Amino acid sequence: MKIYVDGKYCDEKNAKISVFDHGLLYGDGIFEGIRAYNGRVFQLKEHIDRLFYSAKAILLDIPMSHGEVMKAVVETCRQNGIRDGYIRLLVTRGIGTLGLNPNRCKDPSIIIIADTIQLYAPELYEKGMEIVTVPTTRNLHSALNPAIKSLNYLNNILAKIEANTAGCEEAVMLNAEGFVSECTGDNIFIVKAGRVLTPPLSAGALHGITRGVVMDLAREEGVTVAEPNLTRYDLFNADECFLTGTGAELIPIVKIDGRVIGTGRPGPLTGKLVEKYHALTKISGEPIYDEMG
Ligand code: PXG
Repeated sequence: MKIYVDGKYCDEKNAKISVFDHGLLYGDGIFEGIRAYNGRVFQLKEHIDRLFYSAKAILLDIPMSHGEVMKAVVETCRQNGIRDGYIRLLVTRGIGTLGLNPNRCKDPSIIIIADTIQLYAPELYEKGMEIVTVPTTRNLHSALNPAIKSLNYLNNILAKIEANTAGCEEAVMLNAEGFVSECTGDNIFIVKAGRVLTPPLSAGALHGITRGVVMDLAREEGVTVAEPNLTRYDLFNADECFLTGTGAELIPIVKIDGRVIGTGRPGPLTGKLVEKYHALTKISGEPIYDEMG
């Protein structure tokens, strides 16, 4: 595997960062998780835009333009012969001194890994997954805004551990007010009385790229989409529930905190959206190889 590190392609074993990189020392940096399907990078511009928004929020100057970062992502896929895969793009604050002052870090580091990912077992996509609400609440906007896709994912990891302890693979996170926010690496949706509902970004959810795509696909089907505050009660009494994320794609949820959702099987609108999502991933995106251009 060839890894992009600051403009060079390194073998996996030589792709290293310094122990003085503040990305490691303090989680000071940002990232994106992107997918390639059928020789194209899906929603590339949207991911790179979000990367630059995260950078802006943490006062990190990415020493490349949007277009240059997009080209580097596509080239990293090409170098690795990727047609279907997962791209992890990181920008760290770079090498500094001990002490958290980011001003001591001269140059951010940009790393791009193009590999594969399988978050959940294939059978969970067929049968649906069970999730639980966990005690760890989502970060406050006023503390570490969940809109920033930062290298500090401990809030999410703590919630993931709590889900695992409860025998589940994913956690529902509430915000400090008790409203549903999102899962540790996915946005959450319900279907109620024919409408598609997902928590507003102000509830502490990441501005998920898959979330946006699925909202568009639902509207295309003539379905009303809304973003009200949701409580656990709303989840329990939903007709259908599913999660969205670049890694997870769309995964049906059939049980939450021991309550069976809907019929206990993946719902019909969820199925329709899964189908439309996969159809879209096959035909859209930034071409990696010339013959597709
Ligand atoms: N919320 C959080 C906290 C996330 O980290 C999403 C929602 C979904 O956003 P997108 O833009 O992907 O639709 C994410 C994304 C992993 C992994 O390695 C995590 C994500 C994406 C890909 C892989 O666990 N999280």
